[in-house]
Formats: sequence, structure tokens, C-alpha cells
Amino acid sequence: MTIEISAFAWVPPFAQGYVKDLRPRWALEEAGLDYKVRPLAGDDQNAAGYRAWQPFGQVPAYRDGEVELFESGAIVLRIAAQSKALSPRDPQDAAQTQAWVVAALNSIEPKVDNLVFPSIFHAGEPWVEGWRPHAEAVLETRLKSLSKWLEGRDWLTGRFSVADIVMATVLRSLEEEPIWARFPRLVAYLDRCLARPAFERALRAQLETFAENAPARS
Ligand SMILES: N[C@@H](CCC(=O)N[C@@H](CS)C(=O)NCC(=O)O)C(=O)O
Repeated sequence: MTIEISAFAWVPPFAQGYVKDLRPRWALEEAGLDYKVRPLAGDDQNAAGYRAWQPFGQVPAYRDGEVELFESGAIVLRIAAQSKALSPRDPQDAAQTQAWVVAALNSIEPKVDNLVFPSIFHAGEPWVEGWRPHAEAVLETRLKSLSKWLEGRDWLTGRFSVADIVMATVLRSLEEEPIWARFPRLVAYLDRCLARPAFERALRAQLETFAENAPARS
């Protein structure tokens, strides 16, 4: 069976290119695995059948001939297990790769979201500007540690892996934030990740889905 992932048929422009189905799309491109997209429109995300696949009604969800699952981190690990290109076979390197996937999602992403989401989803509300210094300070501690880890390294582990896909998709949300320029090593790391042809293909594929399903202009 061809691998299938769910994705939104269309999202508003601010979110285009950032929806989390980008992670499995990128991993699948790196792994050279074919996939098809199940686009969700209207109230599809609340349908009982979809909730049985993705309990929170979010994207992405994933299935192949053997398993179906949800959560982008779990999905990319499943893809990596099918690809030498994405996950080292040496037990220590493989464990370290999994640790960095979880670190990106659990130790970095919440701090990034804390800073970025209020400005997007609560733009103009009076508390947002007061919140920013706190959110920046918390994030800065994590970015300093990450930058230190990347000193002398091109990738999070010995070579490019699924961990870099997840970390890059987390860090990408910071590119427009003032804090980002204070971390030149992270900027160079992210540039290295995003220069990969597989990322370009994944991004283009996500944007094509939105273009195909764009609402008609009135
Ligand atoms: N932890 C989930 C988060 C997925 C997520 O936040 N998906 C967003 C799009 S980027 C979504 O479906 N939002 C719609 C909603 O939450 O109803 C994962 O990594 O898969």
C-alpha cells in the first residue's frame, strides 16, 4: 500500500509552508518513499473516522501497509525506521537520534511556541507585548544550550538524520523573531538543513496542495 498522510486542503497564507505535515513530507522525500495525501476540508477533521485515526482532529496522520499512527514525531520516526538515510543503525547513534527528536519536540518547541503563538493568535491584545520578554528569556536559555551542542557539528548527531528534520521545522518559526539573529550558529545550521533538496520538494508539495484547493475569490 502506498503510504498515506493527512494534510489540510487549505490554510490561511500565514500558516502555509508551516503546517506540520511538512515533517513527514520532508522525511519521505529524504527516504525516497512514495506517498499520497489525504486532504481534509470543511469539517473532515471532526468526522468519527478521522478521529479514530487522529484523536485530536489534527494533521498529520499517517498510515502504511502495516501501521497507522498520529503525532508528527512518531510519524517521522516510523519513516526513519524504513530508511538508512534518516536513522543510523549503530545503537548509540540511533538512540541519540531519537533523543534529539524528542528534545526538539519537548524541550525546544514549547518555548518557541510560547514566543511565537501569542503574536499570531492574539495579535493586538494588550498582554502580548508584556509576555514577550519572559518568553524570550526562557527560549534564549534553550537556544544557548542548543548552540553550544552544535559547536563543531554540522548536524545534531554524527550525520543528517530525522532529528534535524524535526529541529529545523521547529526553529524555522523563529526566523522573523529578533532573538534569532543573536544565534549565528543556529542560523547557519538551519540554513544547512533548509538547503537540502528534499526540504524544497516537501515545501513545494505542501504549497501545491493549498494552491489546488484555494478558495475561489469573490
Ligand atoms: N503534536 C502534534 C501537533 C499537530 C498540530 O499542531 N497540527 C496543527 C496544524 S500544524 C493542526 O492540525 N491544527 C488544527 C487543530 O488543532 O485543530 C504533531 O506534532 O503532530
